[in-house]
Amino acid sequence: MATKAQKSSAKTVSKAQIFRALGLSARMKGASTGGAWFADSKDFLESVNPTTGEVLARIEQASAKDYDKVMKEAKKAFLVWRSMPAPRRGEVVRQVGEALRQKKEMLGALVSLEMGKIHTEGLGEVQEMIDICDFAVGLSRTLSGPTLQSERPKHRMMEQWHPLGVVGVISAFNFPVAVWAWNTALAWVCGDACLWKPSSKTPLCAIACQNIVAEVFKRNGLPEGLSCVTIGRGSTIGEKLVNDHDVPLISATGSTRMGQRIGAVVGGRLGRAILELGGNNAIIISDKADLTGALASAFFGAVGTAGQRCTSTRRLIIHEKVYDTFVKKLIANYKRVNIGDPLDPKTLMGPLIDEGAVADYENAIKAAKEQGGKLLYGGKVLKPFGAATFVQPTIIEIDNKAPIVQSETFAPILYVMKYRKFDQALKLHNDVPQGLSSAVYTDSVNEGEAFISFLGSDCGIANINIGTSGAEIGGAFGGEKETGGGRESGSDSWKMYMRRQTNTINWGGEVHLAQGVEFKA
Ligand code: UN1
Repeated sequence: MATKAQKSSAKTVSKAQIFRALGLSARMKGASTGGAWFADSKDFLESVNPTTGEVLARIEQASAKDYDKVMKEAKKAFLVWRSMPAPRRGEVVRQVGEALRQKKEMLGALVSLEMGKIHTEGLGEVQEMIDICDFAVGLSRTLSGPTLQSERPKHRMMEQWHPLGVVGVISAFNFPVAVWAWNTALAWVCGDACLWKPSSKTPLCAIACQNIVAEVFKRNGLPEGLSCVTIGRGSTIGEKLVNDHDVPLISATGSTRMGQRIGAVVGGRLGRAILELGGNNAIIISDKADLTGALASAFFGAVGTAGQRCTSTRRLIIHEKVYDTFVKKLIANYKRVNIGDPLDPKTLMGPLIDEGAVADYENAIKAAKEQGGKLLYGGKVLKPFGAATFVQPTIIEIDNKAPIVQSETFAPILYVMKYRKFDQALKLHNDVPQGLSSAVYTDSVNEGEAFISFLGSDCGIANINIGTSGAEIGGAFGGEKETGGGRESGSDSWKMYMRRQTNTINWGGEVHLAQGVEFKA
């Protein structure tokens, strides 16, 4: 847990310092099993600083052949790793957490440099990695199944959880380090080897993480292959990974479209998938709410990370009695948002990831207007440093039924709408195809309880008097409907990374058949 607020001190941190501290250079290769990086595709990927458009580095991507080499090592390493007692694996993950603590400042700065979130959020992301390592260390001593009552005399039943194999992790640009850690920290204590295909928009974050972790595995005398990375195209590496029968579990974070493809392929080979896809997260703001709290949460939820979290607040469903006051206050906050360099401590909102994201932002606003929406604030593309990747956070008044409101745009666009009766608010709330995160602001016990009841929010995450984004690692993270149904991170999500075995043990010597069946010659 972070013990104090993450104050940014990164103004003085230069790209050169970040690169030096994290073992990065201008030209690198995209495949690793933990030793020297390699690749032979001659197909180069550019890592681009979204703030300036500057090319940060060129990475030779992993080829299909490189993938095979990586997989071979991962499978071998799994056999060694699964034989180690889980608490010993936990000790290695504890050291990974320590190594991340050492590099927190620099890794957090790299996240800002390559992805564009502001430094306090970059640091927060690394903190999430540290927290999940701590969580996994405890877990390594408590991975457990129940003992069950047998119907047969002198018999005992129990469940065991065994390591699964090589786990494939596909992550998105918006959480370029934390989501990988949620998966790997758990998978490692569960006894699995991990192969990571990071987003092609944030390869440096992946290289830096791998450098940190590989050092720890090496120091512990462990074989290469427990932590693997393949930076490469979806059409080569991604397809190989999801089709690979030697990968029993794929954990993927990204768009619903991507998830549908992965779900179909992995399902087709009867593999296991954890899918964490799009959200369309709303806050209901009741007339019985503390509006100051609601304002802070809506503001962070919608503007934080420039609206590029899966959990970003995309809709506000506001009681008609407080609607005008609330929206006015929100606009006043929006006007004060400092937009600029994410590494400048005064900045509250950095750039979008690339110009494609800006095009999505512009298209969504255009569509919203055509579909009856009224622009209340924002709507403009800004170019503080030349690159057309900055936008104004935007508020649009619109009907929930408008097609644009029904789909997720990964940008800081907030749709606001009114309600009169709480039941109507709940209906509007659930009337979207996605189901990740949700919140209600109310001081009414009845409204709060209704919201988290079976009659209320249909999302995987439902909060009272806190916002939709910024979930803690201790809870299971994920959502329903088009969000994909997967759960990662805390609670009992670890079960997805292991295989369950039911055991029945006869300690009485006599054979008894279940269900009273008699079978004697
Ligand atoms: C994501 O956007 O994919 O709850 C993950 C949050 C973060 C994780 C978001 N802890 O906003």
